[in-house]
Amino acid sequence: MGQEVLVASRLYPPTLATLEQRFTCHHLWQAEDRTALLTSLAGRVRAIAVSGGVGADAAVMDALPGLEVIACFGVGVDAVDLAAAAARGIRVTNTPDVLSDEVADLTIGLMLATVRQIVTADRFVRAGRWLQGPLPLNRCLTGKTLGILGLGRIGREIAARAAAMKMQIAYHSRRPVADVPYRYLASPVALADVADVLVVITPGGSETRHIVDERVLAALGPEGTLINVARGSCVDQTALVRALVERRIAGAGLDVFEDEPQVPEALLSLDTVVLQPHQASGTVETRTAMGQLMVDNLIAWAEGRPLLTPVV
Ligand code: NAP
Ligand code: 8YV
Repeated sequence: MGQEVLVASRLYPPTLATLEQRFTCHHLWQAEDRTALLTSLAGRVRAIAVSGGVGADAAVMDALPGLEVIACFGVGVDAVDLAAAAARGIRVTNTPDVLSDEVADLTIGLMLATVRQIVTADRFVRAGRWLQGPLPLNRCLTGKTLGILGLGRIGREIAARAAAMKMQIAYHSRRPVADVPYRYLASPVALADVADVLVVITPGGSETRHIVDERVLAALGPEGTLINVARGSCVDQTALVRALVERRIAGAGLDVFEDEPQVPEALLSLDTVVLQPHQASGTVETRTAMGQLMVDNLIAWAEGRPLLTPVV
C-alpha cells in the first residue's frame, strides 16, 4: 500500500473506494478522539482528502507537520485557509470544470422553477386546487435580462444556456471578460439594476461576503428574482429573507445557505422561493468525475508529477 492520506470529511463512497485502492486512509471524520488521531499521524501523513464544504484550517495543518497537499472534492475552496496553506508551503487542489455543466443545468432549472412557479404549481395540482380554477399567471423569461454575478467557468455555461433561451445576458466580475459578447456592468448594484433574474456564481470567502446586500436587493426590485448557486456567504441572508417576506423582490431560488443545512424558518412557508439542499453538482456522473480528479491529483502528488488542478 502507498502513502498515507487523512480523509478529513465524509466523501462520496465510490470516490473513497477509489482512494482506498491507492492509499492507506485514516478517517478523521469518524474519529472519536480527533486530537489523538492527529497526534498519532503527525509526521506520517503528508496529504489530506476533504470535501470542499469542510476544508481545512490552520490547526489541522499545524497538527500535521510535513503536510504537503490538501486535495478538495469541489471547486470552491473557501473552507480551506489558503493563506495558512501558502504560509506553510502546502499545496491545495480542487475540481474545476468537470462540474460546470451540471451546476449550470441546475441553475437554469432553479430559475425556471422559481420564475415559472413549477414547484408551487405542482403543489397546486396535488392539493386538488386546479379543480376549483386555474393557477394564477406567472412571468416570461424570453427576452428578459439575466444578470450573472461572476462570469467564470460556471457563469459562462449558465450564460450559454440562457442565451439559447433567448435571454439577454449581462454580468459583473471584478474585470470585464475579453472574449464574450455580453454586457459588462461595473458593480453588483448596477448589474442588479438591469437584471430581471440575478444569478450569483462567484467564489465564497471574505472577498465576496454579502456581495448581495440590501442595496443589491433594492436594485433588483419587486419584479426581480435572485438565484444563488455560489455560497450562502455571498448573500446577506437576513436582508434576503426580509426582502422576500416584504415582497420587495419577486422570488428566490437557493441552492446554498449561510449555515447549511439550516434553512431560515421564514423561507419554508414562502411560495415565491424554491429551496435546494446544495445539490448543484449532485449527479452520479459529475460526483464521480469530481472524485476521480481529486484522486488523480493525489496520485500525481504521490508520484512526484505536477498537480493537475492546483489552486495554490
Ligand atoms: P471561477 O471560474 O473562478 O469563476 C468565479 C468568477 O467570479 C470569476 O468570473 C471571477 O472573476 C468572479 N469573482 C471572483 N471574485 C469576485 C468579486 N469579489 N467580485 C465579483 N466577481 C468576482 O469559478 P467557478 O468554477 O465558476 O466556480 C464558482 C463558484 O461556484 C465556486 O467557487 C463555488 O463557490 C460555487 N459552486 C457551487 C456549487 C454548488 O453546488 N452550489 C457547485 C460548484 C461551484 P474576477 O476574478 O474577474 O472577478
Ligand atoms: C460540492 C460545491 O457539493 O464544488 C463546489 O464548490 O459547492 C459542490 O460541488 C461541494 O464542494 C461538496 O464538497
